[in-house]
Amino acid sequence: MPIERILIANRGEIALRIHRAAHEMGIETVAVHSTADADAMHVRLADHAVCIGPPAAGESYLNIANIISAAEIAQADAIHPGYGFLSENAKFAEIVEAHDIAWIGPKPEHIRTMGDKVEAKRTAGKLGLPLVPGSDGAVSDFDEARAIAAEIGYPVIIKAASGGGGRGMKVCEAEDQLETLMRQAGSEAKAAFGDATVYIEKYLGNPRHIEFQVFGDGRGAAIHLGERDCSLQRRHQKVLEEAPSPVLSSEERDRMGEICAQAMRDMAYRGAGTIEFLWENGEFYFIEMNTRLQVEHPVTEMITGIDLVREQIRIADGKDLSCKQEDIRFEGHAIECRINAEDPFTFAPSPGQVTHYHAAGGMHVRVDSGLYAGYRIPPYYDSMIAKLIVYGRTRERCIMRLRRALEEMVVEGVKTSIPLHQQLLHQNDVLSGDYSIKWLEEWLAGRDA
Ligand code: MV4
Repeated sequence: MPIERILIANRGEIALRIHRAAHEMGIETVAVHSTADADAMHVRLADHAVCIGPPAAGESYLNIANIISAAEIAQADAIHPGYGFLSENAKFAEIVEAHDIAWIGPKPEHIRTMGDKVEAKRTAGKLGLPLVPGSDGAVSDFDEARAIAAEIGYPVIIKAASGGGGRGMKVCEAEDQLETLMRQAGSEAKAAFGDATVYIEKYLGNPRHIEFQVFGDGRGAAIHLGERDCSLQRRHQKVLEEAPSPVLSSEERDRMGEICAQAMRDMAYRGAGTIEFLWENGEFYFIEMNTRLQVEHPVTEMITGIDLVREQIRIADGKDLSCKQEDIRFEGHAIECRINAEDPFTFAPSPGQVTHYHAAGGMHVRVDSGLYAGYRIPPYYDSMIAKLIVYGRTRERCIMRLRRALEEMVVEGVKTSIPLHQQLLHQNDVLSGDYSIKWLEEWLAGRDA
């Protein structure tokens, strides 16, 4: 039976994004929501809605039993997890499939493998992806750690196997700190993730974060949709993303993209995935793979014309990929600004009622948001309230259009990061594309001084 009714196990703009793709395919949607989200736009738009618990995410959007019950009650035949929450929970994916509900995501075994950063790196290496030099797997023995660090050279970085997203990392400049930092990294990882396993890598001083979008049909066909440059980050939160990366030639994109797609063919990967690399001096180094749709997926949609959520649903429905690699063209440039309800100087969250709202519009301007005038932004969840995504035939024209669109956006009643984006889009290094993962925090430190 084809998919007829999707339960969207998420909230906010991504729940709307999934609803829109489903409705364009003639598929009904079921929203789930906490008591704090009863008035949210994702609930209003969906065909059906089920309350799954109190405001705390642990009791609602992360409550597996309640979400499965909601799917049964509403007779959903598929679940899309969005990003965050349960999207990379292999156990949840297994439970969904055990209930004969289609899981709109990768195979549970692949979610599990990539969730363990040591396993992910080992798998990536076997599949031919270039790795950061470092330990071959977990390191527990200090003599072994010293030998590896001496071989690759200092500085090195100690990472938690269960970490990811930057949590549980320690940079070590010299051998006399190695044992102390390893113990610290291990005990912090144990406290945060219940797993003290750590591994060691060469520390790259000034890289860019470049990630490739991939898609597989689960039967050995796979494609890549180019890269996104997500180097502008603050405390591991992306602020602005763009596609293509300002530093890649089309030859480098084709070459690296093909390596990624071939890796996905070899593992018979299913659904959407993102392969993250650090890029320094023209070289790529695999760091992690995300087995979900990402926040920044619209910039890829803008330059390829491919609806990634539609593609995810098609694949979960057992269909083939809608296009072959040779049919995919990368045209023009797209940039996404993440708009958060937060103070643009202190970054303190700013929940509360939105008194006035006006979304930017016009040619090549997309706003993904659940905002409306009168909406109360609850204090319990992520502060991202809108994504402004703009396309241009060239990067320069994209930036000019983005500045114009930011001028048009009105969000009153709460503080937002719109002024931060307006400032950023006048910085020479941003205009020239000359930035690394350190640029934003250094610029913010200088701006405050
Ligand atoms: C690194 C690194 C430098 N060298 N690994 C941070 C998040 C996690 N995904 C990996 N991270 C890093 N790994 C080596 N060998 C620097 C970072 C890093 C970073 C990476 C991507 C985007 C922003 C970042 C900010 C600080 C550190």
